[in-house]
Amino acid sequence: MDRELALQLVKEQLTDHRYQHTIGVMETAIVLAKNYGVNEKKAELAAIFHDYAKFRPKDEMKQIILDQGLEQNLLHFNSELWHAPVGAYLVETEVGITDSEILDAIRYHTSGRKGMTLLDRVIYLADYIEPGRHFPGVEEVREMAKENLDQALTQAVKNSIQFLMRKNQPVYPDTIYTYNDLVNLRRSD
Ligand code: DGI
Ligand code: FE
Ligand code: FE
Repeated sequence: MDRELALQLVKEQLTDHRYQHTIGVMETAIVLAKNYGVNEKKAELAAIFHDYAKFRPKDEMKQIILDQGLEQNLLHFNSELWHAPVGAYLVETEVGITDSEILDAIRYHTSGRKGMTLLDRVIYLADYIEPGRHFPGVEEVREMAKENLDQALTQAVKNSIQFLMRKNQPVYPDTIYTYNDLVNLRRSD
C-alpha cells in the first residue's frame, strides 16, 4: 500500500492532533529504520497505522478483545492499552494489511513485549520521541536514539514505568517483561 492511501485511510480515524502525531511517528520511524537497518516500507506502514484504533469506543474495543480471543488480561488494565492489540486486529480486517511483522509492531507499540523485533523497537521508540512529544526526559532519549537503539528504548521503557508508578497506576505485565528483557540483554555479568 502506498503512503498516500495509507495516510488517507488513517486520517478518517483520527483527530487532527493525533494525525499530526502519526506523521511525526512516521517520519521518525523512517529515520530510525534507515539508521538501524530495518525495512523502511514496513516501518512507514506500521507507524502510519499504529494508533488506528485510538478513538474507537471502549465498548467496541472490549467486545473485540472478547470476541476475537485477544489477551483477556488486558481487560483488567487501563483501557489506554487496548488500542494497540485492537488496532492490529482492525488494521488487518478493515485495511487489509496481512504482514505479521507490521501487525505485531502495532500490537505491541504501547506495552512492548519480551523479544521485541527490530521493527517493534523502531515503532515503540518513534512513538515515544516523535517531534510532537514534550515531556521530561524525552530529549535525552532522542539523543540516545541517534547512537544506540536499545539504550534509547530501555530509557523510554524505564521512564514510562516510573511515570505509571508515580501516578500509582498498575503496570501491565508485558511492559515489565519488556523492561526485564532489555536489562538482561544489556547486562555484561
Ligand atoms: O497512543 P499514544 O498516546 O501515542 O501512546 P501509547 O500507545 O504509548 O499509549 C500511552 C498510554 O498508555 C498512556 O496513557 C499510558 C498507558 N500505558 C502504557 N503502558 C502502560 C499503560 N498503562 C498501564 N496501566 N500500564 C502500562 O504498562
Ligand atoms: Fe498508541
Ligand atoms: Fe502513538
